[in-house]
Amino acid sequence: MSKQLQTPIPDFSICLAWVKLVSAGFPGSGKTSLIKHFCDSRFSAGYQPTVGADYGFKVFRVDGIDLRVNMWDLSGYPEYLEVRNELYSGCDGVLLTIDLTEAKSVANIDAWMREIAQCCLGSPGQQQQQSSMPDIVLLANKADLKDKRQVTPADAAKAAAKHKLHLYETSAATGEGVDKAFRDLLQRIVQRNRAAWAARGVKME
Ligand SMILES: Nc1nc2c(ncn2[C@@H]2O[C@H](COP(=O)(O)OP(=O)(O)O)[C@@H](O)[C@H]2O)c(=O)[nH]1
Ligand SMILES: [Mg+2]
Repeated sequence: MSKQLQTPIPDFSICLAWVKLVSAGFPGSGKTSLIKHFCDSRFSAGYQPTVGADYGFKVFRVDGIDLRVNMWDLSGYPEYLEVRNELYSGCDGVLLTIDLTEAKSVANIDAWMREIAQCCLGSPGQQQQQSSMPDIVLLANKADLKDKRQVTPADAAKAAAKHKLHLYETSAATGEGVDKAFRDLLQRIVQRNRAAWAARGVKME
């Protein structure tokens, strides 16, 4: 065996804990903007609908663990259900976003929760079946547009309680609530996976 091959190549990716997050919710609710704000504190007022799905990642430290947060930003259009169905698979967390300036967005939470459950838990025999639901946060977005608001805090809280979701009022425009929502979600994911990651050799401080 050559000397070169005896020297192991350091694989830094094994030091990181991989986390998969996906976005869900109707087009225009602010999914892409919230992810952009979390990843690089950017906001743009122009609307560019997501086609199918976008992908990005950010390395983010939580409780002494470096996470590689893989983010799948899914289009909310009905015609992309098949794309979403594939990409929900194996996710640790879902960012379910509603638009506070759209009265109907609360009523639509039931349908999104059905979609998430079906796609994540699947039915027996389906390849993408996972054993438990991901951690789902409800991001009630566009909180900065106070005079256009059509969803009361009480209505959002009631919908979140019905589905046992962690609720955050957010604004991708001002950044209100965004970092806290992501950090809390990632902290819960760390708690859920810490033992398994430790067994796999993920670096922890
Ligand atoms: N004022 C305000 N506008 C927002 C906010 N979030 C998103 N938008 C705007 O809403 C539109 C749709 O946002 P986008 O992130 O593309 O929504 P997506 O279709 O759910 O990914 C864009 O014009 C954004 O600039 C927010 O928190 N406040
Ligand atoms: Mg989008």
